[in-house]
Amino acid sequence: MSKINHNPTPEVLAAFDFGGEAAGALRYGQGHINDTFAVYTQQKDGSAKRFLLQRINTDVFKNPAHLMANVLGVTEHLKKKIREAGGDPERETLNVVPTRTGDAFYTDKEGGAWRCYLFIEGGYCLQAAENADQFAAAGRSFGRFLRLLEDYPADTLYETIEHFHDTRRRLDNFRTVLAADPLGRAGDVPAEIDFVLARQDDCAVLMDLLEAGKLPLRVTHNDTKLNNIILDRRTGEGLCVIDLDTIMPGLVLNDFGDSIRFGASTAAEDEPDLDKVHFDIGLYRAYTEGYLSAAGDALTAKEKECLPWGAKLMTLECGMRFLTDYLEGDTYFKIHREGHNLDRCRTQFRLVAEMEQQWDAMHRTVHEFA
Ligand code: ADP
Ligand code: GN1
Ligand code: MG
Repeated sequence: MSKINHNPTPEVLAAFDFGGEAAGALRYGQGHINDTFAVYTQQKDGSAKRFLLQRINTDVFKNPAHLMANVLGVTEHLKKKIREAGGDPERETLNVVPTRTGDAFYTDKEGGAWRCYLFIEGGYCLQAAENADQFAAAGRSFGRFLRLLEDYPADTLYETIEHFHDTRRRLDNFRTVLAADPLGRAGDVPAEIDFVLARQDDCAVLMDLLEAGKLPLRVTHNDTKLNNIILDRRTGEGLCVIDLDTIMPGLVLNDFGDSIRFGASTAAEDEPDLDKVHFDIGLYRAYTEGYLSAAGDALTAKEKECLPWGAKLMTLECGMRFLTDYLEGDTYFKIHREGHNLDRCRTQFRLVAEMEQQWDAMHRTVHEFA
């Protein structure tokens, strides 16, 4: 749980050149990892301007310099492409606001790492899709994002979190924590433990294909949930893909899958009432159509065939990560109530179970649009 208050101090605010005076900072957004703030400033001409200030979670991202090198490299590449397409590079990708000393982030007296972005105005982030069109727009946006980074030199990217979506390793880690059971919580969750143990072989499916050379590594986002896209308030289309901390070489199936796990649900990721949680095949269909319309040509036949596996395994993996964090004492994901990670785990497992029931329909949908 985020027990410490990480509000930006005057020292932190003074480290960045906001082009005017910072009047204050308010907590912003609903991310589980970083501490995010909107900084309100008055510019020299009297106008108001917001900035997005984040304290990078260095428990999760051990090397903020590497992380910011990735972000700078990728956003420069994206800006070039956006400019060539006649778009607005200040709104269609993240723009790092450097520190007064020209660095990509500031390290405060306590060792906290802070970075600042231009605030993308005129957009909104959804915690859930309100309709299929919105979710299809998200699919197009992430599909386009993949295409824009197709020619990015993957070997220049740092691995900001090692083995991030290695589902086999996530399973091993779960087993290790379960065996240690440091807080004695395992006894409370036998059904959830059994759910994972019954699917151990599944955890290896995509990693085995990768190792056999049957699936390629690409430059992927790795955290493609709906609230990591800013949609354009004017058009409803995707405006900007954000949260670039986990850009690394990865499987395209994970990007597709993570979007589905979060967005093709009838309820929030942390809904405590499981009766409200269902895998919505209509939303899955909308995203698949949007994603394949934007990214389809880039994908191999094997990748397309495996898209349902991406959805199922990212959902299983995420549920397993929430369960592991619950067993470990809630040290990774920010929680806002007791049992929060357990609620999150249960929604993910409910979705996995329903995907299994709709497995054939999931494949048929891919074939329809592939
Ligand atoms: P986390 O890694 O904790 O999820 P994010 O980078 O996703 O952090 O930011 C959290 C939230 O802050 C996002 O979901 C979005 O609502 C908002 N946000 C992030 N960057 C910007 C930006 N440049 N402009 C406007 N809002 C942003
Ligand atoms: C975290 O940073 P955020 O809130 O967008 C997590 C993802 C999980 C997600 C679950 C770096 O995403 O991997 O899928 O929570 N990010 C990291 O909501 O671990
Ligand atoms: Mg986020």
